[in-house]
Amino acid sequence: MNTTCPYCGVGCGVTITRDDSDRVQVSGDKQHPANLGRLCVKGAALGETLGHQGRLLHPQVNGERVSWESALDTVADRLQTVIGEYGPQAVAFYASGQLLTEDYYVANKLMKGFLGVANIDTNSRLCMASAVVGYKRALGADAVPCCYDDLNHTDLVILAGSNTAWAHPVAFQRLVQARKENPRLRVVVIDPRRTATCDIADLHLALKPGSDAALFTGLLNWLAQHGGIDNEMRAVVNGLDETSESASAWSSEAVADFCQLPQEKVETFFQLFLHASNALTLYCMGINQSSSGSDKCNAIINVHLASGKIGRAGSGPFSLTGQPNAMGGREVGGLANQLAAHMGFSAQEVDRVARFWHSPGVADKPGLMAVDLFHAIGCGKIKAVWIMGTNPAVSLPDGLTVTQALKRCPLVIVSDVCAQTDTTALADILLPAQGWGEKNGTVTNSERRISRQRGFVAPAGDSRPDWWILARVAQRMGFPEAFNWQHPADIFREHAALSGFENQGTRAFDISALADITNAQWDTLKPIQWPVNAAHPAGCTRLFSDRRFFHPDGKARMLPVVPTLPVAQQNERWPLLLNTGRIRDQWHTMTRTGNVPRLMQHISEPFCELHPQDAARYHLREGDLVRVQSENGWIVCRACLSEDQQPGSLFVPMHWNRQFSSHGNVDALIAANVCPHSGQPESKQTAVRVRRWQSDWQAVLCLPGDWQPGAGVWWSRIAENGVTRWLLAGQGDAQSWLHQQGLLHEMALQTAQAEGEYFHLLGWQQGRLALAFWSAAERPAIDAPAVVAAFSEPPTDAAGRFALLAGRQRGGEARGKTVCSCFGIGENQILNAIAGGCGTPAALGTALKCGTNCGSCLPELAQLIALTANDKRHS
Ligand SMILES: Nc1nc2c(c(=O)[nH]1)N[C@H]1C(S)=C(S)[C@@H](COP(=O)(O)OP(=O)(O)OC[C@H]3O[C@@H](n4cnc5c(=O)[nH]c(N)nc54)[C@H](O)[C@@H]3O)O[C@H]1N2
Ligand SMILES: Nc1nc2c(c(=O)[nH]1)N[C@H]1C(S)=C(S)[C@@H](COP(=O)(O)OP(=O)(O)OC[C@H]3O[C@@H](n4cnc5c(=O)[nH]c(N)nc54)[C@H](O)[C@@H]3O)O[C@H]1N2
Ligand code: SF4
Ligand SMILES: [Mo]
Repeated sequence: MNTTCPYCGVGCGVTITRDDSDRVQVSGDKQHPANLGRLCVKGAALGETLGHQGRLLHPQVNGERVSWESALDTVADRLQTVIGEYGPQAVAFYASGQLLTEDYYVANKLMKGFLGVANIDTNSRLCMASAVVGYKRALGADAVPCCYDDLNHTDLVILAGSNTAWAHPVAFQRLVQARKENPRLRVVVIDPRRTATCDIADLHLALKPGSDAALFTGLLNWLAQHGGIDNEMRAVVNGLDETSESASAWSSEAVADFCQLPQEKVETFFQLFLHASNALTLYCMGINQSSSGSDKCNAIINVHLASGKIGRAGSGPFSLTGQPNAMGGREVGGLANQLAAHMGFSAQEVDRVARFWHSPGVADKPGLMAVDLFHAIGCGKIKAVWIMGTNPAVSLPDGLTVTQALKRCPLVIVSDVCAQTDTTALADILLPAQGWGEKNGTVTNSERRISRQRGFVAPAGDSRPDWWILARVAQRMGFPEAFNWQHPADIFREHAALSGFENQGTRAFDISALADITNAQWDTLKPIQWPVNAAHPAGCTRLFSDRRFFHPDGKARMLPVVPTLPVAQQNERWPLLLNTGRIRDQWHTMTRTGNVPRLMQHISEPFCELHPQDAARYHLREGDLVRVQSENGWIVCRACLSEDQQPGSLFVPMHWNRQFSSHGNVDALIAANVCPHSGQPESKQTAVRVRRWQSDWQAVLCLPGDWQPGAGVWWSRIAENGVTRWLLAGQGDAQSWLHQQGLLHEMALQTAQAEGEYFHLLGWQQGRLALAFWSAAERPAIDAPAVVAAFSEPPTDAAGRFALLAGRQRGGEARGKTVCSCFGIGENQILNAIAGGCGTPAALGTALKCGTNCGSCLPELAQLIALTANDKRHS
C-alpha cells in the first residue's frame, strides 16, 4: 500500500508493508516521482509514531469525556450562541497546512461560505504567505512554475534562506545526486549562518540577516548592465525597464556594503547567474519569514523574469513549501485573504462561489490574518476560536500574549491528535482527530503534485477525520445539504469541480479533469501535478512554458523593490540578533517526533548556537545554560559555541515547548512584526541579550514511568527506549532536591559523592535498575545509551554497577553524540573510524553503516572528515 509522508513539503511517497509479526514497515515508494524510493530520517521513523501513546482518544468538554453526539451538539450550540449574541465576525477558525485538502476545503466552505465571514486563517500565514504574494504579484497567480526534476536540468542552483539538507532532505539528496551527474552544476547558498546545506555549496554568501532583497536587486542591475536581459521577455513582462531602472543604484559595491559581503563574492554570484544557461532559485523561510518577505520574493522572481530563466526545464523561482499540504491549503483558499480555488473577493468571484455553493451569504471581504486574529481574540472581539491541526501557543510570535489571549477567550475548541500540547491545555472542547496512517485524503507538495494519504491502521480510540467533524458541526448549525458528504472523495470531486467552474483558463488552479472520478479512482489516484484539465489531462510538469501568465493581459509583472532591513535591530540594550528555525530530526512542536527515541538522539535539548567571540564577551562556555531575553520574554537553553554563526547573531531551534522543556519555547521571544503585504511574521530576526543562567547544580535523572518536575527547577525531557532522561538544573543542594521528590521509596540505594563536587545515585528494586541520578556543579557527562540500556539489561557484577554509578558502561567506549539516527552511530565511533583510515562518507558507511539508510547525516559525516583533515593540517 502506498501513501504520502505527513512531514515536509517534499511530499515523499511511502510504501507500507507488514513483517511476519504484522508490524508496519515503512519504506520509500520507488514509483513516487517526488522521492523515487528515498526517505529522510523522519520519514523512515514514521512506523515508530503509530503507537497510541499520548493520543487524544475521546471528545472532551470542560475536561469531561463525552460522546461524539454530545460534543458535536455542544460545539454547534455554543458557536451559534456566540453568533446570535455578537454576530459571525466573533467566530474564527485557525487551520493548518497539515490538514488534508478535503478537511481544509470543508473548514473554508463552512466559514466563508456559510458563516459568511472570512475569519479563517492558517499556520501557512507563518510559512508561505510571502511566497503567495510574490507569485501573485509577479505571475498573476499563486503558481509554482518548477518541479524537482528541474534539478537535473540546471547549471546553477541557488538556495536562498533554505536549510535544505535538514528541512527538505530528500530534495537535497536529489541535488547531491544531480551534482554528481552534472559536473557543471554550481550551488550557491545564501544564509547568514553556515548550515549543513553549505556542505555542497560552491559559494556560501553569509549575508547580513534580512538583506536578501538587495542581493537580488543588485543581480538585476548586473544583468541589465552586462547583457543579461532576455529581450524576448519584453513582450511578455510588464515593468521590465522601469524595474531595472529602479535597481540601477545597486552596484555590486552598494550590495556588498548593504549585505556586508565581500564584493568579489557578490560579483562571483552575479557572474554565475549571468552565464548559467539555466538557473533555479529554491527559497524558503529565510526569505518568507521577514518583515519584507513579499518584496524579497519579488526581487527573486524579477531576476528570473528579466533573464528569461523561467518556464523551461532547469530554470525558475521555486518556493519550497514547508508543510505536507501547505499548497493544498492555498488551493482551497485556507488563508483569510483568499476565497476558494484561487479566487479572491471581487464581486464577480464572490457571486460565482455563492452560486456554486448555493450559499446565500459568502464572505465578501478578507478576514483577519493570524497575528491580527489572535490579537482580536486577546481584546475580546473574537469570542470563539476553533483551532485544528496546529499548535499556536508554541508557534505564533509573541507566545505569551497568544497564551493569554486563549486563556481569556470564552470558547476555545481544539481538534488535535495529541492529548497534551501547549494549546490543548487551553481548550474548553477537545476533539480527537484521526492522524497519519488513519485518515484518507489528498495533499499537494512543493511541485504542485497531488498525492494520496491513505489509512492503513485502525483509528485510535474515538478519533474521527477532520472533514467529518467539521461537516457534522456544519449540519447541526443549519446547513444539512451543503455538508452532506459520505466519503472524502465526494469532497474532492466538489473541490475539483469548483476549480474548473467558469474558469476558462483564467485561474491557474484547475483540476476539473478529476471532477468526475469514481471513489475507486480517487482511491487509486496516482501522484499528479496540477493543472489537470482538458488542456492537460495527465497533469502538467512545468508552468509558463508558453510564456502566458495569469494577469488579465496574459503578461507577467516585474515589481520595483526597495531593499530594507528587518524591523528588529540590535542596539545597546539588545545587542544580538536571534535567528530561529529547524533541526534535522524534529518536526515543529514535537508532538510526534519528540516521543520517538531515535529522533531525540541527534539533538536532545533546546540550545542556543553562538559565535565563540560572543561567548567570550558574555562569559559563556560550551554547555552552560544561557538565558536569552528579548522585549517579549525569555528562555533558558544550552549554549553551543560554533563559528558557523556570525558574531552578533544566535540561532535557537523553534521546536521546544512546555511539554519538553520548562523554558524552551523561542516564540516567547519573537515580536509580532509582520510583512505589510503578506502578514507573515519576521520569525527569523529578534533583538536579544544573553547571560549565563546561574544554577547551583545540574543533573541527569533517568527513570521509567510518569513523573513531572515541579516548579523551581529548569528541566528538559528526552524520550528514550523504556525510560525518560531528564536534564535538570536548580538552586540549593541536588541531593536534598532528589530526596524531596519522593521517588526513592523501597529502593536499594547505591551512591557516590564528593562534597560540593558531585552526587551520583542508583536506585535498585529486586535487581532491576529503577532510577539513576548524576549531579554536579556543571552538566554531568554520562554515556546515555549505556545508561538507558542498563534499565533493560542491568550490569550483573560489581564492576559493572560501579561503572554505571560513574555514568559509564564497563570498559565501554562512549559513542558520543548520535550523528546517524538510523543506525545509532555516535560521533566518537565515526571519529575513530576516520582516524582508522575512512576518508569518505561512503567508506564510513561501509565500516559503520552510518549514512547508508536515509542519508540525512551525510553532510555531517563529510564535515567530520573535513574537520579531522583540517586538524591534521594544523598540527
Ligand atoms: N526537520 C524538519 N524539516 C522541516 C520542518 C521541521 O519542522 N523539521 N518543517 C517544515 C516546514 S513547515 C518548513 S516552513 C520548512 C522550513 O525550511 P527552511 O526554511 O529551510 O528551514 P529554517 O530552519 O526555518 O530556515 C532556513 C534558513 O533560513 C536562514 N535565515 C535566517 N535569516 C535569514 C535571512 O535573512 N536571509 C537568508 N537568506 N536566510 C536566512 C536560517 O539561518 C536557516 O538556516 O521546513 C519543513 N521541513
Ligand atoms: N520562531 C519561529 N516560529 C515559527 C517558525 C520558525 O521558523 N521560527 N516557523 C513557522 C512555520 S513555517 C510553521 S509551518 C509553524 C508550524 O507550527 P504548528 O503548526 O503550530 O506546529 P505543529 O507541531 O506541526 O502543529 C500541528 C498540530 O496538529 C496536530 N496534528 C497532527 N496531525 C493532525 C491531524 O491530522 N488533524 C488534526 N486536527 N491535528 C493534527 C499535532 O499534534 C500538533 O499539535 O511554526 C511557525 N513558527
Ligand atoms: S524529505 Fe523526509 S520529511 Fe520530507 S516528505 Fe520526504 S521523508 Fe518526509
Ligand atoms: Mo512552515
